[in-house]
Parts: sequence; structure tokens; C-alpha cells
Amino acid sequence: MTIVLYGMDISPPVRSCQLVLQALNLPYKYENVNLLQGEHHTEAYLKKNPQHTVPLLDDDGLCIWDSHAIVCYLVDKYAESDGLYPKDLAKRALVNQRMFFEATILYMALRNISVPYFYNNVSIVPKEKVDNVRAGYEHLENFIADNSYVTGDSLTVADFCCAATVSSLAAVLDLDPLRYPKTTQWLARISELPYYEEANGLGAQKYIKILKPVLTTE
Ligand SMILES: N[C@@H](CCC(=O)N[C@@H](CS)C(=O)NCC(=O)O)C(=O)O
Repeated sequence: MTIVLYGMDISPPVRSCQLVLQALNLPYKYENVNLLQGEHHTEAYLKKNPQHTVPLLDDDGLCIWDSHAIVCYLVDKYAESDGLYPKDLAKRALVNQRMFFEATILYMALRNISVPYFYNNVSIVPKEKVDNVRAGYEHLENFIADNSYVTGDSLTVADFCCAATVSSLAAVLDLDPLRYPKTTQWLARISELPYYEEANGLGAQKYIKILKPVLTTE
């Protein structure tokens, strides 16, 4: 069995897959793909992922991309219990909802700022894009409410997807603990996981270190 994860350590969706791989204690090979040098546009990579994104998982020839599809697949296929991605339909629907929120609202708020910078050197972030980040924080704060995790009282893949992005959003707008106390406490809780630093923390810090000094928010 050979699981290969193609990625770049600063990428939030790559880090969410690393969190899940580590949570499941799955051995895997990591292949670095340097997006800034166009390594995701080689013929070999496009054959595996015509959408040319990272992360990409190659599980013995089965290629899956989009972090959300990857993390669900990993739990369904390899986990000893369904805790991280419950089989119960109502519970699974809630996990899916949080993940689709992360994919379409939270992560897109960041991507719509990072892509113009990385590919076109656009460093001025207009107010409406900062507002999108703020709206993401606000939704998450409401979702978490008085729970320990984003779907209730247990850790799921949705926490990993949201944490990978939230821990990177400080590149644009700090997570203010007074405005977003629940989200701050939740992120601190996730950060205590023994594999957090290696799987996500270091990459998130690197991401913030690159972007924060160069972005100017309006
Ligand atoms: N929804 C996707 C987003 C993946 C994504 O946009 N990854 C970025 C890096 S953070 C990327 O590969 N960008 C290069 C490209 O789109 O060509 C996921 O969750 O995997």
C-alpha cells in the first residue's frame, strides 16, 4: 500500500489532509509540488489532477483531489471507527455542511486574496475582501457556539478543514479573541493535538510570515 500526498506546506487544504493522515496514524509519502515554479502544470501532474490543484492524493493509483474529498475518503477507507466522519446520516450531513462552508466561504475568502498576490503581485486587499474574512469568522463563531468542536462535542474532519484555513487567515485579519472567543478557544483546543504543530502549525506560521508583511488591507 502506498499513499502519496502531493502538496506544498503553506497550503491550507494540504495541511488539512496532513492533519487527517496523522490523526489516523497512516504512513504516507509526501511529494512537494512547488506551485510558484509551476510544478502543478507539468504533463505528469496534469494526468493525475487536470484541475492542477494541491492537495492531490494518490492511493495506489487512485487519484483524488480536493482536500474535502480526500479527508472523507481517508476516514471511510482507513479509520477504525467512523468518529471523524460519522456514518449516521444526520451527523454526516452536519459535517458535510461545515466542510462545504469551509470550501466555499472560508477558504475562498483567503484564496481570493492569496491568488492575486502570488500570481499577480496584488498586495492591496480591498475592504470587501477583508469583510469576507470577517464574515467567515462570524459564521464559524456562531456554528461553534457553546460546543467544543464545529459540529458539536466531537472532533471531525470538518474541524481539521476549518482549522487549517482559520490558522492561516491571520495573514489578512487577526482572529480577535474578544470578538471571536469561541473560535479562539476552539483553535487553541485543536492546536493541542499532538500532531498539530507538524501537520499544520508550522505551515500556517510560514504562510502568515510570507503574506502578512506584504498585504495592505483597506
Ligand atoms: N477546494 C480545493 C482548493 C485547492 C486549492 O485551491 N489549492 C491551491 C493551493 S492552496 C492550488 O492548488 N492552487 C493552484 C491552482 O489552482 O492552480 C481543495 O480543498 O483542495
